Amino acid sequence: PFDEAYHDLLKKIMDEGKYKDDRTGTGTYSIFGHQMRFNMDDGFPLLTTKKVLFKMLATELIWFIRGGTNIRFLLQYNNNIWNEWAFKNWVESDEYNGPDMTDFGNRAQKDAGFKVVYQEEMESFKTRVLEDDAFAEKYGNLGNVYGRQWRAWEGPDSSFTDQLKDVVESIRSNPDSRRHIVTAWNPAEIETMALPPCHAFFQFYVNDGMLSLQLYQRSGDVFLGVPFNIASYALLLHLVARECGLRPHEFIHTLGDAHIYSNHVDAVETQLQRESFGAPGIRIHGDRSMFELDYEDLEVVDYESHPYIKAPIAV
Ligand code: DHF
Ligand code: TMP
Repeated sequence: PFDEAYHDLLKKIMDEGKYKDDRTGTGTYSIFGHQMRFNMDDGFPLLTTKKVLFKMLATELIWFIRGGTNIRFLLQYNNNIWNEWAFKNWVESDEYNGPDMTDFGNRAQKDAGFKVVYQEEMESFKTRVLEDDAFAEKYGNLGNVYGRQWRAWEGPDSSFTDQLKDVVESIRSNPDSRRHIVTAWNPAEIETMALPPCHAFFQFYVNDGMLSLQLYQRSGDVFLGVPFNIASYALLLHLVARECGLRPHEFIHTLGDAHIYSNHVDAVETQLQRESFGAPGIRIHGDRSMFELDYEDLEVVDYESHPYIKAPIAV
């Protein structure tokens, strides 16, 4: 079953991963360089050994496809996955004069009193991003992250490259090309981004009417982020294949630093004891182009999973 490739990665890191400190101060066990292959004929790769919230990764992907970089779009779907990184810019700004939020991610895990104050600040931040246009413009924005690079990569002469439209066009008109590439890794703009791209670079390949996609992910939080990344790129493969009249074939996931955070080890052990269910399927309704697609056009069918496993995210 398709969960196996993911479980093999978890096991490999648990067995062979070396400990190191990391930017967030949490500490990780990691390996460097790993590849997983997911064949779309085996079903849609949404993990079944814990519940993965399809709505969250689907609305995030639609946000990328529309060129979005502002968390307001996500909040409108009650999607909170990027809040901490926008919040960080806000509490570190000169305009913020609420309670001290230094190192809020780690402190909220250790100090219950602080956690209450933090959650109140986060709630009022979310409300302001949703309701105050000027505030959202400034503090809901994550900088020139994925959406911006995919749809409007800025060249030196202020020209803009729509990499996603271009790659769809090149797949259609020149399927044999070896240049079907989209890159979010824009070195000149890394410093403007709330987080440098983790899923940094991807390439398509066409053969015999079938489309494959390979992603290079420089850094993978294997328990929390990677299940999202797998399903998200599998969905992107389905969307681009549909757009180009091809059959979706393989999603190949290549990881650089593949790590398990030290505070995810118990959660991973729980998950590794579970047996997988059969894979779900994905339906894309209507005939709207991927560039105009809404979340409501997407549906996962026959998704049976073990319960959700909660784990803290390293900020
Ligand atoms: N930082 C770190 N340390 N790991 C990440 O995976 C990560 N991912 C980011 C931004 N920064 C990151 C963007 N993607 C969740 C999943 C993906 C994601 C951000 C967050 C997450 O928290 N998932 C939880 C809860 C989802 C929910 O309840 O909304 C999960 O259990 O899947
Ligand atoms: P880093 O920039 O120091 O590598 O930290 C980014 C962390 O976020 C790292 O643990 C990887 C994780 N991550 C994912 O696994 N998938 C994602 O899609 C994103 C945005 C981040």
